[in-house]
Amino acid sequence: MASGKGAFTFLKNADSKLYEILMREVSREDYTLELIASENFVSYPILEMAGGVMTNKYAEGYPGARYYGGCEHVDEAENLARDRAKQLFNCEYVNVQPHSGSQANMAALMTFIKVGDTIMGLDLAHGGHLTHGSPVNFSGKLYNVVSYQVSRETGRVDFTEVRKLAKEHKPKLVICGGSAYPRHIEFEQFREIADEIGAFLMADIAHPAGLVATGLHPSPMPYCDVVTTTTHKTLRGPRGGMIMMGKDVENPWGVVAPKSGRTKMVSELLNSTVMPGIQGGPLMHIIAAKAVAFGEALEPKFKLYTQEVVNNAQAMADALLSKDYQLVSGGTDTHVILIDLTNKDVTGKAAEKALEKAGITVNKNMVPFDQRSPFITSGMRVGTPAITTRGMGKDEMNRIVDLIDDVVADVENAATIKRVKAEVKVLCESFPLYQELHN
Ligand code: DSN
Repeated sequence: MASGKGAFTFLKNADSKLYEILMREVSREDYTLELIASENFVSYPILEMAGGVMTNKYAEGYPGARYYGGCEHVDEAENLARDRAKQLFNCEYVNVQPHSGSQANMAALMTFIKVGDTIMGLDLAHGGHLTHGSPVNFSGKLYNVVSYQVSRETGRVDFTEVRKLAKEHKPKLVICGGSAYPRHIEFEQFREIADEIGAFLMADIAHPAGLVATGLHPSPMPYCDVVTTTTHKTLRGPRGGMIMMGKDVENPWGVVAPKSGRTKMVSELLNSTVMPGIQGGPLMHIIAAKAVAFGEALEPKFKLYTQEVVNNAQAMADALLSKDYQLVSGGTDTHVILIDLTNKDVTGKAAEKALEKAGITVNKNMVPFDQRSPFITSGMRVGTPAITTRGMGKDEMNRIVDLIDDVVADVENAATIKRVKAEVKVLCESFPLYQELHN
């Protein structure tokens, strides 16, 4: 993202301190290999919309029913975001207002269950997410949590355990999906278990959303009561959240409209949980940027991109395996690879730090049955969405694994780190970002 002559000149003149901070981030993104599985680079049109004048607009409410005047154009943008998302995910209901995935999850939980009810989600250390019941998160504080884990042998969700826990604890709602689960989410098997105990099923597809949208990952819509996602990972949109339902139905809790006595639809309850329940004014610039992203994701070339994301992850997994890295579940079906570094005699923390110095950004990550704390960890998570957006392919995946291996083999070796950093810079220069800013 080299800045051309005209780029950011107003900011430069108005606030040189922030301009310089921005330029340092521009340069970091330009010259580092972004392997954080949850990150990506949005297109320049999305950047324009996200940085545009809709940031000025208050629009509490929903299109056609706002608490503020002057919403005619943000209404158009939000309607377009909703319509495009419905088409993309083949679903009847979408709410594009959640500011983040966590807020989407909070709204879904607060709509479907009551404080104090039991939920069941994937253990954070086994690939789950904070909002799936971690004790340090609202989900662990407001609900009674039962966590399921992956199998020690396969690294995949252990459905024998899920069924056993479900029957024993009778959760009102089961959450499937996670942040570090390299395999397809098994929606159908979760549905069977949820049906056996009469529980709601919620899918969090924040990670594979782009793959779901293009048919490279099964769709949760036929199986789940509610589906949440973020919009900025494999979906390659602006940072934000979203809630969906394959089918909208009358609410099963007997909530009626005050005047007519009509039974409300679940969509109405979800909408009011988001606003006014947990959020106020929606971020209209981000909602409009989501609409741009969904438009891009509906184009045939987005499917080619997501296919390449998966191909690259598989190439990277193969290259890692050939260098004796242990991968949780033995590989990946998606964009995520979870590496257990135990046999490499290095912690996730040390590997992350050394790789960062070498210009390769990853995150340390717990592995299932980890003996180390979340601040140290025995593993690291890598992913291919961002480097694939830069246009990198199989040759680069092999090269990147060589570079990772050079650093991880000797995390204290400053000379190796320096050499790798120089090679990373050359690689990044061959796959430039944001050419729009070069002119
Ligand atoms: N922290 C995000 C991730 O990296 O997967 C999820 O919230």
